[in-house]
Amino acid sequence: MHLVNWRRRAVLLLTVLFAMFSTATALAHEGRDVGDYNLVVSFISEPAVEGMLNGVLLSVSSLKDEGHSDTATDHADETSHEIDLVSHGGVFVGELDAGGQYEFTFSGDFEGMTVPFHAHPVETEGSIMIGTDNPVSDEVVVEIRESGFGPAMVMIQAGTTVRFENRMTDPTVVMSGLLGETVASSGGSIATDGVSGIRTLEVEVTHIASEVSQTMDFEEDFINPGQYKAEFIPTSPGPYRFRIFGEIEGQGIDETFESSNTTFDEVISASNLQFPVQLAAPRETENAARGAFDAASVAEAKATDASSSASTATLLGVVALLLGLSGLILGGLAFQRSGSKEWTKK
Ligand SMILES: [Cu+2]
Repeated sequence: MHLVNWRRRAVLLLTVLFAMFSTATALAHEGRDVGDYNLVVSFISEPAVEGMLNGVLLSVSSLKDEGHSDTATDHADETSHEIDLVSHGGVFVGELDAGGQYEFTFSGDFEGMTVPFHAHPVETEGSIMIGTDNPVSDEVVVEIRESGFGPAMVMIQAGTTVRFENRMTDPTVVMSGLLGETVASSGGSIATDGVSGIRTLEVEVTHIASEVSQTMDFEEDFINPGQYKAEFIPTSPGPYRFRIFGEIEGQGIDETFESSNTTFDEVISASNLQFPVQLAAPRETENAARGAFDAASVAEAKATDASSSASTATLLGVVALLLGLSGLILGGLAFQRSGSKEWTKK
């Protein structure tokens, strides 16, 4: 079969690109305990692409005790609340060059816990169980290979150091937490009860590079109680900052989350995903048009000031103004075109 039609090739290329893309950008969600609540903040859809409808997704869950009254259990629960086993990098994050190593020692606080861990971009998972019945040793080695962790399940006593060794020719990041994007609680130590009906929280969204911010309201997603959305279209790529403030059931909240390797992704330029033609971003055309218009205004102002060669200057000013206007119209048309492209894509 020599005939490979272009559509199949295009689809294949896109599939490969998407596969590469989803491995490179981990769906990382930052979880943080604030008083009696756990807040997980991310973009609504990741990867977040410039110019596409997205927004802030906030999941609020309660960490309040349910029914346990004896003190021993209370104490155990208290410590486990402080340790975030589920989020990416909640306990540890190690960056390893090719052949590099990273060590983490599990203190007595981890007694009786199972700590899930995973590595990027190999996307492999393992778990470390800490218990008094496990074999005694000072140090346990976990090798990271393309095929996975060796061993993927580690059983240690508190006080043991786990040494991760990168046996690959590429750098890797190993961290605690579950690989998947959804938080699946294992064991009773982590509460995942969504807190519904909060109307007293707002989010201040900041595009970090330009320091432009805006405060937005949250709306609860009634299909998933405890999940709140503040929709917006990110129009500039790069890292963002979400400051969640207000109160939950009377408790004051003021927490800031930023794009990073261990939290949520940055907004990526739409041209990364455009196919087959990469369009100029609307912001570029708009800025170009604005520049031309400003230049025209300056020329006109100069012309008004000049008294000697007033007529020529005014003429120049008018010409510049006309050029600026045509730039603005062209920019507008380009903006409309890229806009309608996006709509037809939907
Ligand atoms: Cu991760």
